[in-house]
Amino acid sequence: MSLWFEENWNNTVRFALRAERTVARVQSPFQRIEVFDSAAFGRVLALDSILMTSERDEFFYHEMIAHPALTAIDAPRDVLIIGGGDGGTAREVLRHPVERVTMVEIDAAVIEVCKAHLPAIGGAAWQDPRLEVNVADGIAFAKAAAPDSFDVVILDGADPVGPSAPLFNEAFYGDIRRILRPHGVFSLQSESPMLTTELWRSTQLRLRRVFRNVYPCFAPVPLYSTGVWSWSVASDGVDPRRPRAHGAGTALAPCKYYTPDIHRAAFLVPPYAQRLIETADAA
Ligand code: SPD
Repeated sequence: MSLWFEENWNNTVRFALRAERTVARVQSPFQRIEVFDSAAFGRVLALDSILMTSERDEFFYHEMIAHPALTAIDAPRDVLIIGGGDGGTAREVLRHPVERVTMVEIDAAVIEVCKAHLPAIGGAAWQDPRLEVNVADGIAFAKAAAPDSFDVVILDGADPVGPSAPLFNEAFYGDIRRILRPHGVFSLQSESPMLTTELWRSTQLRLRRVFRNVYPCFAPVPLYSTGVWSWSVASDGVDPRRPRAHGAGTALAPCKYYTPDIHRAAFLVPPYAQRLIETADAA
């Protein structure tokens, strides 16, 4: 590994981290998995040269993909996580008194590498008897799953390149809607309205063709170097912008970013992003 790990966002933007030491480099059947130590972010995971998460800032992403959705409905029981092989999303979901969390991760090597070299991200989730881990294709899993199976579906994927590309597809969102219970919610990482503007806009548009309610929310993820990152919560009935009472409970007290106040603030859509959606409506 060179001294600097460089992530290319596009032909005009690069983000570089000083890499102190390569910890693991594995070529799986799906992607190149790299773990390295950085002075700025601690231990870092990258897939196909795209930064995924780091010990130092992972809490922003994993808390925001989980808690706005989990606190949007009363008593979520069955949760499906598609992707999420580093375990961080499962860790946050399992803070809630859910009965069953099904993780469907396509790449067994991501799970193995993260358990070995980034164990704190999944933490106790890996031993929690409520977590069932399936190494399988999330798209095929969603297609085959019975209707009305889950209260919450979380899509914790990468950017839409390589194995993650079909996860931004409208047909796939349709399958998610079918396997959700009528009160259910779908939470996904939905990229940056600033640096991946067209992708952010088209993702909102696709979600809105499938779900009645789609609400983006925003927070920083310093590792993604775009100023702001987004997640979206989609449903056919629920308005997730106000957390239910259990969201203020002690189970979420150890969170480092999420609070009920942050939840409410995160769903405020800044005018520049709102205009992107309105333009999409007019198109
Ligand atoms: N630009 C990178 C987006 C990656 C989103 N997924 C991160 C996975 C963390 N569990």
